[in-house]
Amino acid sequence: MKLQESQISDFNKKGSEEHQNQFDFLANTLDKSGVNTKNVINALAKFQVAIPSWALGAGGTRFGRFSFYGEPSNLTQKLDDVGLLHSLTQTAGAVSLHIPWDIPEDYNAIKEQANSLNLKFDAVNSNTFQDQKNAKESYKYGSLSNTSQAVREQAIAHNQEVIKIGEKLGSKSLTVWLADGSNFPGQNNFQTALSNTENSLKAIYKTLPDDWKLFIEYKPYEPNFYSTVIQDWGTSFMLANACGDKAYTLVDLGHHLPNTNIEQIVSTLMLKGKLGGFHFNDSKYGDDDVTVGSIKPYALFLIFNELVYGMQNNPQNPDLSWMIDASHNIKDPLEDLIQSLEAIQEAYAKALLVDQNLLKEAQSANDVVACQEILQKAYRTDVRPLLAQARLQSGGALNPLALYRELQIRATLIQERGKHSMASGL
Ligand code: LRH
Ligand code: MN
Ligand code: MN
Repeated sequence: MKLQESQISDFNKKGSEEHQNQFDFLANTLDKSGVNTKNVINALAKFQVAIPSWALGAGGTRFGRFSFYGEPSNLTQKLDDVGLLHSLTQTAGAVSLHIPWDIPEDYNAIKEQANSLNLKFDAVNSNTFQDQKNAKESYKYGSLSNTSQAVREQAIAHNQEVIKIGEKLGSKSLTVWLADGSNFPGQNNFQTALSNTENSLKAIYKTLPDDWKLFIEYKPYEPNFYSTVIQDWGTSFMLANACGDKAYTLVDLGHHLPNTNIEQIVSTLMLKGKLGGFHFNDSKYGDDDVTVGSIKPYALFLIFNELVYGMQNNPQNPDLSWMIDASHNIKDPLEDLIQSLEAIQEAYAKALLVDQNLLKEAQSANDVVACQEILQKAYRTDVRPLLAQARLQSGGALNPLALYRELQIRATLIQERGKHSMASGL
């Protein structure tokens, strides 16, 4: 299914007067307080977030999986879904593939399709957390960290293969997330596991093309419940430094223990020029799959405040690779992604409203109350008319979710693909 431009513009016409009133009011207020509204809107329009191929189907829990029906069952259909999201929101201009779930059969056809949908290929993700069909070695006891050299070599070779696949598509980065760790005290020798991982990552890094980046993701626990080899940002940072200049830490919001100060982690990594990528989601306990901004929107804003500061003040840090990494059980995955994209843009817009100069002055004067007021003034602003304006300018829908429902997109997908199609993924 593909949207016609007229479907979007007809929809926008209906809401245009109300939007214009709301936008004019907000833009006037902001301009008076010294915000350059045009710049904010342009920044929002430019901000593109990759959609991972595994978020397009209803994800599972350890206990069950409930399909939302009409899920994409091959790469072409997955790209179609991201294309739909991008047409509606104009902020999902990239897709992140997972190998081996998404190996293209016909590279030219896939590239052409992506091009016609205005989509780029973001980081490619390797998978050494599941055993693959006909694989000689098993990852039951780890991959890059495994005590067996043969297993490590198989996992290294897989990552090198993923780079080759990514090169054919025009990707420029590889994301490595390892499930490696242990379930019981004494099961692993921590030092051996870490040294093996470092050496394996170095072997992968060796074959990384010059214009590529390696993103090293961390996670405190799950699937292992006692120890994880790359458990925190410090370990990832250390490994990235050991690999070299093209290796970076990747922060996934859900990969922290509750109440971790993620904004401070982001800030430290950007100061050191080592923040490479970012996975958005939200979490209440220790989960990593809940809709962005659905639980802790203020924390997300504080994180964006540091990201914006870093983007403006840390030329030593490269442009970041943004991706949503959430996939769960009970929502239409496309509606869920529309909500996440909106929450990301909202937090970004609010962070762009922070008066950085005033904040610096208040910080220098140790005016704690003023510091808090400056942040909260930005956070309390309802920026949704700015988001809608950015979408309008780029040809997206004033209200993507409302249009998605009005056009009954899910019903059409079910008609096209059948009720029991199933996306590969987590
Ligand atoms: C597991 C995970 C991780 C990766 C993805 C492939 O926690 O969600 O965040 O990025 O799987
Ligand atoms: Mn992730
Ligand atoms: Mn995760």
